[in-house]
Amino acid sequence: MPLDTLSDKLQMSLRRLTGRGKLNEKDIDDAMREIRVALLEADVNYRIVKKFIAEIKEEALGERVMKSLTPGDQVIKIVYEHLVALMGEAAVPINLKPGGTSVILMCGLQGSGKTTHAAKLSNYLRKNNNLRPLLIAADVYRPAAINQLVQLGKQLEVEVFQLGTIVKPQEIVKKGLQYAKENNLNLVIIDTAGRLQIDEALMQELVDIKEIAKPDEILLTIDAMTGQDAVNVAASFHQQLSVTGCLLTKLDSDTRGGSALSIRYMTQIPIKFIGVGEKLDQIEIFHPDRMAKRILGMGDVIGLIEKATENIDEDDAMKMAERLQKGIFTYNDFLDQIKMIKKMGSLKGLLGMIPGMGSQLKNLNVDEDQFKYIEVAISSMTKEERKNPNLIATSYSRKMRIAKGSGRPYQEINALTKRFEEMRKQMIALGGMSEDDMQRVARGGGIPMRAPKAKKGKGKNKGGFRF
Ligand SMILES: Nc1nc2c(ncn2[C@@H]2O[C@H](COP(=O)(O)OP(=O)(O)O)[C@@H](O)[C@H]2O)c(=O)[nH]1
Ligand SMILES: [Mg+2]
Repeated sequence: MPLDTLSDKLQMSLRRLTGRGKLNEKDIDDAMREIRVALLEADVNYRIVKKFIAEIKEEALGERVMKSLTPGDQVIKIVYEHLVALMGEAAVPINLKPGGTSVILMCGLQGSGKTTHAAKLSNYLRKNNNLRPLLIAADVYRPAAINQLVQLGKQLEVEVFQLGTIVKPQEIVKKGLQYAKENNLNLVIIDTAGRLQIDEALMQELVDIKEIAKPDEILLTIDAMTGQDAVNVAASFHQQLSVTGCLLTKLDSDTRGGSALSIRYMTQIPIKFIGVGEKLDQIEIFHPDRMAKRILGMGDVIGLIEKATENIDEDDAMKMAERLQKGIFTYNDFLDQIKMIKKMGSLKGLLGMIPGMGSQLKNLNVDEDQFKYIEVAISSMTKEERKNPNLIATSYSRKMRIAKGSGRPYQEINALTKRFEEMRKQMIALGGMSEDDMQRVARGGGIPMRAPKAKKGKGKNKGGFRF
């Protein structure tokens, strides 16, 4: 699993916040400290970390979180949004020359994945952009390098242009471009030599090749395992060549992943592709949002939080919580809840987003029609009954009347009222819980069985029922 360290650490610090009813400044401070350490340990540049934490903290202490019913979730969402912004918000497409011959120049340190990704890209763009590729072998310093490209080309059935190791790379590129023209190939990818370190002679060679080939895209391959140094490497290549995109390789390896966060922010070079394995189809477009979800290891949770915040009116939810705290839960409230769940999409879809539930759901048959029946049954109740469930709970004649009115069998209505009563007890117990109770439940303890706090001076509830 890639990015393990960072994602584990972030998850740990954020998980403590989820499901919490209220957060105070100390909770936020603690979480920020842990996030800070996790980012630094993952080799994210300290300047970024500092700015990142300052921004998240400010937002986390803001109204959006403090007034929210689910403050922990809101903090996670803020961290997520800032991660996405840090990595450039949206995917940046590769530059191609429509109607002409597109030229891509690969550059990067030795072993960073230039040759492998030149081949991967030729295949990817042939498939997805309908281009006819030619690979040019311009790494003449090691015979093995040319061989490697030739082999990869064979596997993919992509033509490789090579003139051995004697001709200068500049010359090979000129001839290769000519060859592409003559053979009606409209995508040229130039594989170049790398050094272990940035090197003047090598840079000059790349500058020459850039001059000759006028590439539409200069792709810098960076090994994601490089750590802090990735930014320096990217910056020096950028300074000499004005790199147009970055290809982050080996994200499948045991990398700490910090480079993905630092490169875009520190150098402004957009990450365009990622390499996620040695196989030739293991290349993907870089999507900042997907990467952020991957780093947080909470893709599904983020989706759920986004969906919930999109569709649920916090005021409505707050009113509901207040009613529960007063010990009120009526059939009207039940109906409101069903409406909320429906707004969030299907129940099955919703459950499927909860981590760990996905696989279990395959065997579970959620009957979405149940909601319809419940709604029909409730609409057959009188106004009084809806407000005061006790009227129905023990009355055979009322249940019978509701059964007839809704066209459902008596047994179903009877079962519904029983389930409702159980649910009501639980809801009210939860609604009246203190922070300590909540944490006890979260640790696996039961729901404390005691009456909820009575609100002073409010007198009797109108309609609702109080334990
Ligand atoms: N696991 C993994 N290995 C990669 C990836 N990209 C390249 N490699 C390996 O890294 C090594 C160096 O890659 P190469 O393309 O020769 O780097 P170059 O020196 O920049 O041309 C090779 O053994 C590749 O198989 C990747 O995304 N994932
Ligand atoms: Mg190579």
